[in-house]
Amino acid sequence: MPGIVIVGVQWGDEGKGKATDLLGERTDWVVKFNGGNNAGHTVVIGGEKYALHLLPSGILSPGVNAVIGNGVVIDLEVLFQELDALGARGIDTSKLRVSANAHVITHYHRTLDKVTERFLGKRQIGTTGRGIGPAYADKINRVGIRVQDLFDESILRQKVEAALDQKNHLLVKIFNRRAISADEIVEDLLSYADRVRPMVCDTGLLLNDALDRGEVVVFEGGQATMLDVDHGTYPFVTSSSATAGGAATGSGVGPNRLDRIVGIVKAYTTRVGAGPFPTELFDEKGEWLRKTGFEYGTTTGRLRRTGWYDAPITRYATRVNGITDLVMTKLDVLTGLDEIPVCVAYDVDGTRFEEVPVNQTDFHHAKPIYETFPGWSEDITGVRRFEDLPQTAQDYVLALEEMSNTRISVIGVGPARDAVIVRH
Ligand code: 2SA
Ligand code: GDP
Ligand code: MG
Repeated sequence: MPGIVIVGVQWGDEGKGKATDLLGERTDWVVKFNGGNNAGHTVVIGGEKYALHLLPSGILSPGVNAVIGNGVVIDLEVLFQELDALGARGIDTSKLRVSANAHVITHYHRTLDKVTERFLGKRQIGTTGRGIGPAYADKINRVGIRVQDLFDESILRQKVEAALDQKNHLLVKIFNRRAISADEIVEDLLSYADRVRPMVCDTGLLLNDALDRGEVVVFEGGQATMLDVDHGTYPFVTSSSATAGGAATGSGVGPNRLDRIVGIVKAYTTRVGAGPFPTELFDEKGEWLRKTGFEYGTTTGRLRRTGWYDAPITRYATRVNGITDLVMTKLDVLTGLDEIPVCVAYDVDGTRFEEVPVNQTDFHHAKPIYETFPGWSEDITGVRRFEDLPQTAQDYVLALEEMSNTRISVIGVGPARDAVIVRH
């Protein structure tokens, strides 16, 4: 199976980093295809914890070639901070390759992200404040700066000036901020040029050649289906294509090279930032899930909102991504609950919806219709075979599998690399 895509099913933080790392032993290449340093993957290897924001998690596996694809927006300062931090811990990052077509996040993107959020007041998206949205807006608006622009100072200057024309007007006239000079941006970007140059290439060509040789390429998605700019809970989404289609556009390989689409789904649900979340809990059960599951943002440390499993969302993600296998993480977190509610459909102003409503207002009004499953109290973190799980835990997984229309191939029972049950 040479081309494997990993995508988040819900609103992110399902454990994609761990899934990618797990595949690492059988992988030749790992590609990040969307997002930037808004991603946050926590991977635990041999008791050591690694938190990655921009780099793909596959970089932690020796021998794996890591790639930052054209669909990513790169904050160069963060890139080198992460590389230095991993280097200091003995991780070899010399194989990293960066797409010449990836866009860069500059000082003005970060500033605009923060001031726009403040300006929105109660209508805030709750972004990570890393400049992601403004950098993608510039890309679509054709005033973005690409990595390759760093190697031609006069072109870089022209492009930065063009980008700043509109932004300074906004910053000064609307947001009451100081104007940003092209000089300071150009100088900052050029300071990274020499260091990034050896990593930069046509990563699409590199990946297609690797696939032609039969090598295994893992496409590691950031964020998740419900945060995808097209398929998520717009406008409460990130600004990139976080679904499987983004793996092709964000890396430069054809969709027919994506052989397996693996959806990562938590045994319950979390969300960071604003936007609808039908199964959200506001009581002590929600607080219990947050504490037990350690649900705090990897990048910003923000509290994650918590709630029960939502089966229509998994069915939706299965359709939108073409998911072939599910990895269900954090089953261990549910240990100790007497009963576990699962959302099987929604009540929208008195009408039953079996599927995620297409209309935004309907989704905001959606109330979960629950089916309740008996829980278990045995510690399952040491279990490695499905048959060894308590019967009620097996029944829970099998019921979710049926509701999701996709097989659950792997089950996570703890944060460690080996805390998994492999079924298929
Ligand atoms: P942005 O910054 O423009 O991408 O924010 C837009 C929305 O996307 C959400 N978003 C995320 N949700 C969950 N996890 C993310 N990554 C970090 C993590 C988050 C953190 O893994 O923990 O540390 O806070 C992530 N990145 C973006 C965001 O909350 C907005 O709702
Ligand atoms: P990502 O953004 O999808 O890569 O996920 P994050 O790394 O942001 O959040 C997932 C968190 O869950 C991390 O702290 C992981 O170490 C942890 N994790 C992953 N799988 C499991 C699991 O099966 N059980 C438990 N208890 N923790 C897990
Ligand atoms: Mg995360």
